[in-house]
Formats: sequence, C-alpha cells, structure tokens
Amino acid sequence: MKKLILSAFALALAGTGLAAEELPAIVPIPQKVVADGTQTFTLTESARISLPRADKALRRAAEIFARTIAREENLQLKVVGKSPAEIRLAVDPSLGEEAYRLDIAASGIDIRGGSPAGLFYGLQSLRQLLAQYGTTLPSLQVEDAPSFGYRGAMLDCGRHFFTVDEIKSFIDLLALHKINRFHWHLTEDQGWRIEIRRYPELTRIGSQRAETVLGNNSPVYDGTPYGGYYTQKQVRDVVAYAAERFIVVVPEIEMPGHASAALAAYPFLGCTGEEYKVQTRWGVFPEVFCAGKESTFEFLQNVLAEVIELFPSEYIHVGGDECPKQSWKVCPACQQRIRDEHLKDEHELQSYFVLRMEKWLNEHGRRLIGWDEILEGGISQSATIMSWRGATGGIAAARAGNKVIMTPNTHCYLDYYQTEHPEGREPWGIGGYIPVEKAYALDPYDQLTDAERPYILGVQGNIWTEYMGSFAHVQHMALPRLAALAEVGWSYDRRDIGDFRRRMEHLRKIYRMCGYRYAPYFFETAEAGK
Ligand code: TNX
Repeated sequence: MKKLILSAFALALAGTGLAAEELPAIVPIPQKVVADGTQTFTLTESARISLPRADKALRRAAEIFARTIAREENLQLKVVGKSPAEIRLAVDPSLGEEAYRLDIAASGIDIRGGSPAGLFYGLQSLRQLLAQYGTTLPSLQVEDAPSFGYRGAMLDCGRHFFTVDEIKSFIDLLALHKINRFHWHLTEDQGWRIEIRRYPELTRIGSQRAETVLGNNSPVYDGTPYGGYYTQKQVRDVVAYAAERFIVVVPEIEMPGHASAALAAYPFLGCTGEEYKVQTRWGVFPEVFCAGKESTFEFLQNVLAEVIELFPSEYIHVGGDECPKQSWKVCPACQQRIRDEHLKDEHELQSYFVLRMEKWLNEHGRRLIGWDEILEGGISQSATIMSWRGATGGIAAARAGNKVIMTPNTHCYLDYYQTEHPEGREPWGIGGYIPVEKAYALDPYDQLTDAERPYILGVQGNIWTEYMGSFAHVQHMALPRLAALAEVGWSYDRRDIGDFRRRMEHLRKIYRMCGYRYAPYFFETAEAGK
C-alpha cells in the first residue's frame, strides 16, 4: 500500500493549495516556505536574468546558473545588465551574509541575497524547483539562511589521486548542496599531491608509489606504479573555480604524522635520515617528521609559505592525527628538544610542534585547524579542532573555549558502508556502517550547553579514499549521505527524516541529470516501505 508520510513541515503547507506530492522539495530544507500555488510562472526560452549592479562575482554566479539550467532544463537563459527580466537578482544587505529570499509570482522570479553568496544559494534552490516542477513553477516564497557557517566536505587525494576535472565535479556537487568548504587533503603516507617549487622532490619522488596493496591490506600487491599531483597552476584554477561557487578551499598539509611521502623525498626530515619509501599499504606508520631538528620546521614553514600564497583560506589544516611517537622516543634531537623546552613527554613534544606551526601561521595572518589529537599535550586557545574520534574531542575543545568542526566517525565518515550487510552488494569500503539516516541524525551540539554552542563552527563529511580508486566510487560513497550532512549543517533545527525522503526523490533527478553515481540503498528502503 502506498503510504504518504508527511512531516510537520509538509502538514503546515498541506492546506495551502498544492497537493502534498506537489509541495516544494528543496534540499537542504529552507527556513520557511509558503506555497499558495494559486498562480504560476513559466520560464521560456527567451527568459533573462538581471543583475543589480556590475558585480563580477554575481555575474559569474548568474552565468554558472544559466549554464547549469541550459544542461538540465534545455533553456538558454540570458544574463542581462538590468531589468526588464524574468529572473531578477538583488543584493539586500538587511539579510544575513548567506541568507536569501526567493519569490515566485505570476510576474516573475525575484531573488534577494544578503551577499552574492546568498544569491547563489537562492539560485541553487531555484535550480531544484525547476528539476521538480519543470519550467512552469507554482507561486511560492522561500526565506532561507544556514544554521552553521562552516559546512564542509573533505576529499582525500593522498591515497588516491583525482584529476582536476574530477575535483571540479566534486566542487559542483558541494555547490548543489550549499556546502561552502572544500577540505582538500593533499599529503599522505601514500602520496604527496601538491607542487612545492622550493622542494621539487616532494612531487618527483613523493607523489609516486611503486604499487598498491590489494583489498584490505592483503598480502598481495597490484604491481603497478601509481601517482599524480597538482601543479600550482592547477591548484589556483581549482581555488578560483571553488570561489566562483562560494566555496573556500581549506588545504591540509599533514604533520607531524602521515609523512612517509615527504620523508621519502627528503630523508633529512625524519629522525634517522635513513631510506624512507612512499607507502604502498594503508594504515598508520612510524615514519614521522623529526621534531628535534630545526631543519624540519624550516622546511615546513617554507612549504606553508607557498601554500598560503595559493590558498586565500583563513584556515589552514595541518593534520596532527595519528602520529606514532616511537621514533621521537629514541631520537637524540627529539629528546634534546624535550629537555630544552622543559616538556614532559612526546605528547607535549607534539604540542610544541603544532604550536610552533600555529605561531607561524598566525604571524602570516592565518589560523590553524588540526584533528582532535592536537588536544593531547595541550593546545593554544586559538586553534580550531576537527573532532573525528567521535565527538569527545570536540566537546572537550568547546568546553575549553576552542572552536570546533564536528566530523565524528560515528556519523560523518563517508568511507564506511551504507548498508548493514554490504558483502556482495556494496563496492569495497573500509568497514563500519553509517546509513543515510545515521548521518542525518548527527547533532553537532550534543551534550553542549547554550554557552558552549557558539564554539561549534559547523560540520563536515570526510571521504577517505584508501578503497576508492575511482571518482565514480567517491560519488557512490558521497551521495546521498552528503545531502544528509548538508541538511544538518544548513537546517540544524528543522530536520525531519520523513520529509527529507520525500525531497530526496526530487534531488535524485538532478543527480541523474548530472550523471552522479549515487548509492541507491536509501531510495530502495523508501520504496520497500511503501
Ligand atoms: C582515520 S580521520 C584517519 C585517516 C583514515 C581514516 C579511515 C583521521 C584524521 N585519520 O587517515 O583514512 O581514519 O577511515
């Protein structure tokens, strides 16, 4: 039997003139939608988009929208300087920075944004309405603004390399979901992926591995060399592409752990200076940057100096996770550093390491983000924590007055399986089980008091790619769970899984039109429940 599940949100709209199945279906759910459905407006082939002023960012946003709509709706919208036009854009500074209002009436479509970013989000909502209704839209009004300022997604390009075109496609996918941060994980044990001019061996040697282990660290290897990296020109291109979609690229340069590839390129960076290799298996490795020698800090600061030239992001991620301390324990230079700096142990040595990097970043006008391990041994007040080992680190950091991005592996790890019995059904994953419903249920404020809440900047989904050799696989893992996390970040206090299901049926049309390889499981459970 077909059962229609209506949320409180949908019920509130049900009396407004549109049948339940015709209610607007925007993901993430807007703050407020009023759909009277008494009138319609039809976008025709000759429709125009007008701009309030000669704003370059806005013009680009309108052009990107027009190009998207040409592909998805087969309409050739024209971007014109000013009215008359059918789609009218305006900046309204009385609205919040990322907020927008969308008004569809018989006389046309008006979108006001608090900034060009807000307008871009209004256009994304219009794009979704066009996919839902086609070119004849019902009259409606949307008022919308995000819950969190940081809505992120991380892609690990260290374990597997993705081309610039694939990265751009990933950015498109984030833009569709109103995600505004792309955390680009660029260095790993298995590959260094960003050109650093001063240190050419990082990419000549560090971006290549001899082969790759098969399966989940089986004894067998594929025997095939693997590698790739982004030139600085390509990085600039990606950063600009993201900026046009109001996405800030947050680069991650891992230290002091996950450093095998850097050490393979420049062995003096390790404690023993012995021969290191770019890893061909997955896991955590004892080859880490030496925290004793000054030359390590000099090297990393020179690397970051190039990184901050490439990335305008206020935040720079320096990793800090999973750094085994065994080499520091037996390294004379590291032990000397512990004595000289009156540190208690190797954990405090890691803090010393991170604090030094933070000081350097701050002096250069940037802020540091690190994984929650950087809490061990003490951190400065100004560091931002990415909480991944559950929410525990994030909660402790918020209580200590540090800013936090919630990305707990209980809800945000998109490399985990999406079904309970994945064998023979899902492509290879790392393990675990995070269905869409689980990601959707993330509460970034869990256990926090009202006073502690402001320390939570937002949420992020993480795509670690040990087991994802292709971009199709990345999409399969990202979608539709990224939509669930986007709704946590944008619509924290107005979520409803039943209504999310209804709306996802429409967003799925865009996934299909864009050729995204989304996972089908969430949609299958909905069908089975009917
Ligand atoms: C932990 S999350 C890691 C990654 C792995 C991931 C696999 C984090 C900061 N470190 O290096 O790829 O688990 O799920």
